[in-house]
Amino acid sequence: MEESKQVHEEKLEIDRYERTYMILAAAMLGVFFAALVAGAIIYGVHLPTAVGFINPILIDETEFANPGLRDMGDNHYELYVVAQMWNYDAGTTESTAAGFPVLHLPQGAVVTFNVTSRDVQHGFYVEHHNVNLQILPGHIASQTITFSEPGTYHVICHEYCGRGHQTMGMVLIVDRATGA
Ligand SMILES: [Cu+2]
Repeated sequence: MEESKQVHEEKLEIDRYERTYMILAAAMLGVFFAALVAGAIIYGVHLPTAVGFINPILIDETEFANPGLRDMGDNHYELYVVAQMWNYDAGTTESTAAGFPVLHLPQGAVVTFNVTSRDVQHGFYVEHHNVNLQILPGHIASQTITFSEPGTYHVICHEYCGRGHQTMGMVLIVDRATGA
């Protein structure tokens, strides 16, 4: 008995719903990718990356030797902060009852934060503003924002940095513009 050779032809059958969800999932990936590209190119959204490198041992020989607020004129300020276990050195002697350093800024101040770490990884998060920096020893993190609303804004370390982490903070007080 001889059997004819059969050509095995099989068509891949995909369930209607499965096909729909595959197409939807692929389309969503496309949308997300397009949103990323549009955000970066049209809106200029970039993740804050290190703007410079620094030897953490030699911090006191750099612009971070005298941390604090520098008035650059025209309501622009440069703020140099050294993060260390477990406080921010922002060159201010004023502090809250809880011991957090206090810095005053005028309403409308355009502030460039320059932050580095003396020891381990820290965070630098400014309440109600788009500042969320990872502070690594050897790196200088930077971000510029405008304080348009008067108020009291807390800065907290939001990267666990050791047993005193929860005590690491700072307070920015934006004073209402006078004569307004
Ligand atoms: Cu911390």
